[in-house]
Amino acid sequence: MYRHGDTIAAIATPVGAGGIGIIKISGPRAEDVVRNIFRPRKPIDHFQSHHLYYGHIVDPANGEVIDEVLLSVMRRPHTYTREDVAEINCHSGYIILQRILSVILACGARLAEPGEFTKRAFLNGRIDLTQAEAVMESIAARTSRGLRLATGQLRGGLAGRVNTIKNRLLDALAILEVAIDFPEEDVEIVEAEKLASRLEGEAVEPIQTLLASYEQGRVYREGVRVAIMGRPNVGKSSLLNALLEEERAIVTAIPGTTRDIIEELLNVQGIPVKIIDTAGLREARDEIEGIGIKLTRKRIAEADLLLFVIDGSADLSPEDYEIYKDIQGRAFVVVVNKMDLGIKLDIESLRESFGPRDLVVISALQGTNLGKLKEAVFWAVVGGAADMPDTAIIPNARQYAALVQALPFLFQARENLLKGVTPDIVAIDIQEALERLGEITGQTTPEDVLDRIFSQFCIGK
Ligand SMILES: Nc1nc2c(ncn2[C@@H]2O[C@H](COP(=O)(O)OP(=O)(O)OP(=O)(O)O)[C@@H](O)[C@H]2O)c(=O)[nH]1
Ligand SMILES: [Mg+2]
Repeated sequence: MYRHGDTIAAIATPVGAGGIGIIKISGPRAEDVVRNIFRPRKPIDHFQSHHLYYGHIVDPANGEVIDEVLLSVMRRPHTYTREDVAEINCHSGYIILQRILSVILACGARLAEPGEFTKRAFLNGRIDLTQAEAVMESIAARTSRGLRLATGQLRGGLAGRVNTIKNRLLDALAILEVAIDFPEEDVEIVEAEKLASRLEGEAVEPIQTLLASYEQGRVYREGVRVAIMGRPNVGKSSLLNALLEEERAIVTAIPGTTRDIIEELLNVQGIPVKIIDTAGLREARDEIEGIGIKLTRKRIAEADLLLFVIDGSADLSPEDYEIYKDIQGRAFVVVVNKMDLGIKLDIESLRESFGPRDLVVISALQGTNLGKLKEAVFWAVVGGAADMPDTAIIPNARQYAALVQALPFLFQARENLLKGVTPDIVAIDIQEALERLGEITGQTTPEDVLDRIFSQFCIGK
């Protein structure tokens, strides 16, 4: 994808009417391109780097003015890509942005591919791969906690941790090199044991710590899917509306109201929660309800957590027992609704029969105890990670996979050291582990993996 030396351009702001739109150009011809299309108020001999200039963009083909703009030229290396960069701040209309972009392309720039600006920043050594990924994650963050975790990465948290492990492994390699070069002196058995325990403490354990934080932090990055489910008419849609604080789903006293599944995003103490209202589970009365129930079963299967809603003002029905049987082995919170009508169920014995699971008594109609319910959801999805600090270093899925792959080589190296296997064999395993760790920061990442990472970016970033 990267053709060294060419100049790329893209619209950097979202499409649509807005106050300001920005077009970015990066590469050796950035300044040439804008000189061709920018008509300043006063003639300019030399653009000062990182200064704003007022003027108009004109179509060089016919001299027609396209828009009134502010232009900046930023010379390398103090730019996002470490190349020469020009940015045009224009009015944000779809046609304006497209026309300016097309005159830029006519002047010899090429349309940037998704993530290409950030990819250049990476290839030119301004950021490592974990920071490039953090750029994308901070753009995609859906809660401020998710954003804080991403910006921690942007400052190089994970890269620093991984580089420390790599340096320790390089130290170990250096010791092994000596043994390989001077075989007659042999690595003493004590030396080998010491090295093995250093591998354990300086590489295996820190990697395992990172792996554990991935499991904990995953919910903040990726969010969770929480399905509201139960028999008809217990108040599932009312609960969705109460949580969203808007009349999103249709609520009626007629059982079987919900047929279409509704999904909305909710922020539960920093966790992006996709909350899903489903159709009441029972023997379907007609074809439409049957389709709704089929979809519902699929959503329930995909959900990370279930809110099993029951009507606390009535006796449990055979349908409730049926559903309860079905969700055994799943993560769920029992939601006893309609407490405003008076609770008829024996909550204490319910707590016993449902086991130690969370059970929350609410009124969706009056909005009672929704905070308690959110708390229960939070604890059910984060478990032990609730007190995880914002500064925690959490690998993403790709980084996690590389860490997992590095471990067996380290186990093997440690075992071989203890068995007295020759140092050259041990060194091979350590090099393999180093290779996997290098993929995290981008030193040894295969080209196709890089392409996959950057292609997930939007164009213009
Ligand atoms: N008193 C009282 N009524 C409620 C409460 N929650 C829901 N209801 C009523 O119960 C009826 C059914 O509510 P819905 O939210 O449509 O129930 P549902 O579980 O989505 O029903 P289906 O979509 O048919 O499966 C409506 O008349 C609601 O007003 C509550 O907390 N208290
Ligand atoms: Mg409903």
